[in-house]
Amino acid sequence: MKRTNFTSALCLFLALAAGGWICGENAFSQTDGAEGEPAFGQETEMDLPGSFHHYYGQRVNQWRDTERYVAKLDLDADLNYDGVVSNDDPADGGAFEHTPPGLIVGVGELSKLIIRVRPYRLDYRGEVVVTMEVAGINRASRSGEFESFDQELASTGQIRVWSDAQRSKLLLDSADPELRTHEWVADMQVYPANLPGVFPRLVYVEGMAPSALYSGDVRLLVTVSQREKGVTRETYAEYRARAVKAFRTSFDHLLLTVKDQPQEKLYINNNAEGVWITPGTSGPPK
Ligand SMILES: [Ca+2]
Repeated sequence: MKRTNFTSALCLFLALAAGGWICGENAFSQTDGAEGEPAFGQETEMDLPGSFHHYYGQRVNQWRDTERYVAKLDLDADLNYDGVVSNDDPADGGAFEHTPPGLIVGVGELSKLIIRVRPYRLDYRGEVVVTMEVAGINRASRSGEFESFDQELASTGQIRVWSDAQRSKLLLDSADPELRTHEWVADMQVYPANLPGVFPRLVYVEGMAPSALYSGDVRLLVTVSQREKGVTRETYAEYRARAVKAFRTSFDHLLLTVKDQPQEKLYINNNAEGVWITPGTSGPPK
């Protein structure tokens, strides 16, 4: 998404929320949250997963060069709280993913996220890797980064990401430094057959601790990248620098806000798809 669209969406949101606030640069640094609500904070560099992220080795103005992407990737959520995650509903994606509050989950509540990987290129060697990573955003700082992990823990909401609604496998925990990144690796033997079990089609995010200071203070980033066998996340930048034929990484991200209580829902199908899981259970609300 281009920055202009992002800013426009923010202005629209702010205009609605603040009753005609004049939007300028750093508009939401001026805005405080309602009573008892986390504040809006300011737009940060972490709101757009662009050129600042050295891991991906690409620039913001090259986003639309689909020719060189290895695949397209979408991360979708029920951002309009109607019990359906729809790829066709603008209210379930786009700017709503990237603008605070993002997806609101209650403490103990699970919400289903859908991951869509669409292969573009088959002529590659090595591996295609889907990576999911979680980070807290410091909305008191333009960079979005914290000075330390302890400061991040003390300032942001906490989420976990699970493989399924039964919480069988913990994939990510924003408060555990060992569980901030998860990779699914498919080598050229199986990609892009879209085999079930190779890449996740869905995961569940759980609210653990409320976003105390700012809404949209947790970011879930999903990428799909191509690399040679033996290359790791740590050596990826060096690999990209020497690779003769390397494909561009695609990404999508979602902002999250954790609240004490679940967001009110207006289900259009009685939550039949189990998009939302009641706190303390592994099933949909009764
Ligand atoms: Ca929806």
